[in-house]
Order: sequence, then structure tokens, then C-alpha cells
Amino acid sequence: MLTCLDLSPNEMRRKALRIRQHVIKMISARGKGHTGPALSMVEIVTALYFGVLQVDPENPRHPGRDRFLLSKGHACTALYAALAERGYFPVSRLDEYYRLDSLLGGHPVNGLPGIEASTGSLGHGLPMAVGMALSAKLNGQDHRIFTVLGDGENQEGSVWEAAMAAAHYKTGPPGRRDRPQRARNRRPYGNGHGPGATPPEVGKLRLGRPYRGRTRSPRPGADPAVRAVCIG
Ligand SMILES: Cc1ncc(C[n+]2csc(CCOP(=O)(O)OP(=O)(O)O)c2C)c(N)n1
Ligand SMILES: [Mg+2]
Repeated sequence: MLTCLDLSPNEMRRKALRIRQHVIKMISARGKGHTGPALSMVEIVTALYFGVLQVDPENPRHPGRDRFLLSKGHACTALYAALAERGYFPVSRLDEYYRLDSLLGGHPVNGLPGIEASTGSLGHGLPMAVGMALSAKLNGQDHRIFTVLGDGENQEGSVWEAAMAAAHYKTGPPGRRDRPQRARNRRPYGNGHGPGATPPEVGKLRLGRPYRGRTRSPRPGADPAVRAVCIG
């Protein structure tokens, strides 16, 4: 079943601390990994997996799930730790990090539960996210797609091409009045910040304006637009 958790700020802080501990343990045990890039996004993945994303760790490919793509794949240890803490796989599996034949490699790869795409070659996360948003829009699906990029990565031309494509094809969230009741009732962001509020840790760039269904009629009752959000 798809669920969006709603941890209290204190629980959220404790969860972020555990994720940080996993990151340090994984990298120090293997002597390999990008400590700073992982630690710098711990709050972001904690907010996403424990207060924003609607997912089903027991059915990671649930068609209605929100998607998360880690574009700066070298920060994967924070993502592995968040996925383990959210229940996609046992926390003990984090010991596999950087072992030969393990799916917990130096960059995220397809096959590990919760990983939406292999990433690490910088500049690909946002283009993939925009493609997923367009696909969802054409299929009348209402899930959201989030991606985290590095500031340096934003110099890649493909990032800007994706941003322009998102604006052109209008992959942004629908305006409040355009949203059907089901989407309005869904908590966009939890933790008592109030409907529509954004946790202070999560900066966001909304791409595109509301889609008004001109290119193809969405499925009746579906929220036709998708949020492609870039957090840097
Ligand atoms: C296309 C591509 N070029 C170069 C690299 C090598 N590389 C890995 S991390 C990195 C720096 C990324 O900096 P930034 O995007 O700011 O992320 P941060 O490490 O600061 O989180 C580079 C150049 C890569 N992974 N992909
Ligand atoms: Mg950077």
C-alpha cells in the first residue's frame, strides 16, 4: 500500500542522525565513497522518505508511487541508508556497500529496491525526471517525481535542456483550482507545516506551468499534471 509517513520534527532529526551514522560507517568500513556529498543531502532524503514521498517499500514498483532520482549518484550512501531505514531492504544489507557483486555500489544501479534508475554520470537525473513526468502526463497518472542535483552538476548542458523541455511541455504541478479533490486532500508535505508548506530543508524549483490537458485528454478523475522538482 502506498503511504506517506509523517514523522514529528524530533523523530525526523533522529532518523537523519541514523542515516548520517550509516553513511559514516559504510564509507569508513570500505575506505571508499563521497562523504561530503552524501552528508550534505541527509536532511533532504530524510524529509523526502519520511515526510513527502508516497511509496510502498514492499512493492517498490507500485505504478502509483512517487519517484526519486539521485542525479548526483556519487552521494549514494545517503540514499542507501534512507532506503534501508524506510524498509526497502534490511539495514544489515548496508554492510554489502562497495563489495564485489553487490547492488550497493559506488553509484546507484537498477535492481536495488527503491532505485529508479542507474545514475552517477552527472547531468542525467533531471532529463530522466522530465521524461518520467511527460510519460506520466500522457498516461494520466498523478504521481510526483523528485530529483537531487549537485550545484556543479548544474553546469551540464543537459540539465538546462531538461529544464527548458519541462517548461515547454508544462510538466509542473497543477494550479490549486485545477486539482481534483483526491490530490487536494493529499498532504503535499507532512510534519505539521500545513498543506502546501515546504519544509525549510527542501528548496525547490518548480518546472513549468499547470498542464491544462490540451495535447491529450487525461484519464477521467486523474490529476493530469506531475511535479518535476529539482532540489539542489
Ligand atoms: C558527466 C560526469 N563528469 C564528471 C564526473 C565526475 N564527478 C563526480 S562527482 C563530481 C563533482 C560534482 O560536484 P557537484 O555536482 O557540485 O556535487 P557535490 O559533490 O558537491 O554534491 C564530478 C566532476 C561524473 N560523475 N560525471
Ligand atoms: Mg557541489
